[in-house]
Amino acid sequence: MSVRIGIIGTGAIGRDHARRIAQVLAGGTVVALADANPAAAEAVRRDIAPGAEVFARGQDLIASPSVDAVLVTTTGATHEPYVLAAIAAGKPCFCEKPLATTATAALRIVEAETALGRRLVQVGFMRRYDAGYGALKDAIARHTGRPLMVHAAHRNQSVPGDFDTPMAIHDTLIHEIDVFRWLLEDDHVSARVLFPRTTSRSHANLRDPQIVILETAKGVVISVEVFVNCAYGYDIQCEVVGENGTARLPEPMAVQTRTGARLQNDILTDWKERFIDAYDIELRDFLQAAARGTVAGPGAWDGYMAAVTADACVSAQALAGEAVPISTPARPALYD
Ligand code: NAD
Ligand code: ISE
Repeated sequence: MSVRIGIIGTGAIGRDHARRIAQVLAGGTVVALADANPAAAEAVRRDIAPGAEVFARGQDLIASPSVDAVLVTTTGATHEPYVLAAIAAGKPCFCEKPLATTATAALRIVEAETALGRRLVQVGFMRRYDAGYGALKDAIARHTGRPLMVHAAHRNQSVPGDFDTPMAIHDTLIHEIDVFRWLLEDDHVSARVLFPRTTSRSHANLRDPQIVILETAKGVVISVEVFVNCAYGYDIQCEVVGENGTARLPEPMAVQTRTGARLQNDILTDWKERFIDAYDIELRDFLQAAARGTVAGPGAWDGYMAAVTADACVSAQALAGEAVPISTPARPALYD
């Protein structure tokens, strides 16, 4: 059976997910597209999914009887109404991260899914599907002993001009927020943010870089540098320090060359290539579960928990290094 997929939001990642469903993965067909910019949807129809219907409104796409499951790949602050509509329609929904840009909005999604009593939302936390993070989790279990500290960095070569200081949390750091919960099997209990000197490549609305310090319920202290205009490439670093030793996220495969008295290798420049296999696997998981009318992988609860921590980090941005406490809400049985 091929799951009939509708995609709302056909910008950078919506287009890339359309490509992988149409050209890489088995089990799905892109039958419907919608975007606030109709030309973007039309371009994906023309280039990738010639048989798809272009809808003027995302809500009409969700309601269409020819759509079995939905991808929400619009900008973060616009996800909520589409995800709620997919839940109301009883259709599996893959929502790109962040589930929502505030915990209040993410909670409304959790409440809608809980009221329905059936899991229908997968969140695009693709790092959980990345082979490198998988190996790191395994190394924590087998080699490092109890984790004590994590040192990490999330560096983008550059970001669009409308990217601001809170987005460095709910659009960028959100990946680390989720992957640390998964990696350490632990919850965040406090957040602090420090601002080093700002890069001259930034602008008035974006303080860049930032250093976020998270503390977990088990007492692990995590320091993460978020630097979204680092200029030199797309670079994701993560080192776990445990009682018996350390474990470091592997670098992406790259050929080393020795020429002209230099030892070199290329560094990737964007997320599309860095996590290409993880995106493929997360969407394969979605298609397989959607064929059964459900979802697998990181869900609305994970999206909500990440949003709770992100809210605390955004509050901490205004507090010059002061810690903001993070409470862990009780988890509904649906997510056990
Ligand atoms: P983008 O700006 O390239 O594309 C967003 C698209 O959504 C645009 O075409 C825009 O016209 C459309 N849009 C905006 N509001 C809309 C609305 N209310 N209704 C319909 N269409 C609307 O952004 P992007 O980089 O593709 O990011 C999209 C989402 O994917 C974001 O949530 C982002 O955080 C996430 N993302 C995730 C990853 C990852 O690594 N998992 C990477 C990139 C983006
Ligand atoms: C983007 O939306 C992503 O999710 C990328 O993985 C991340 O590196 C980038 O900072 C975000 O803007």
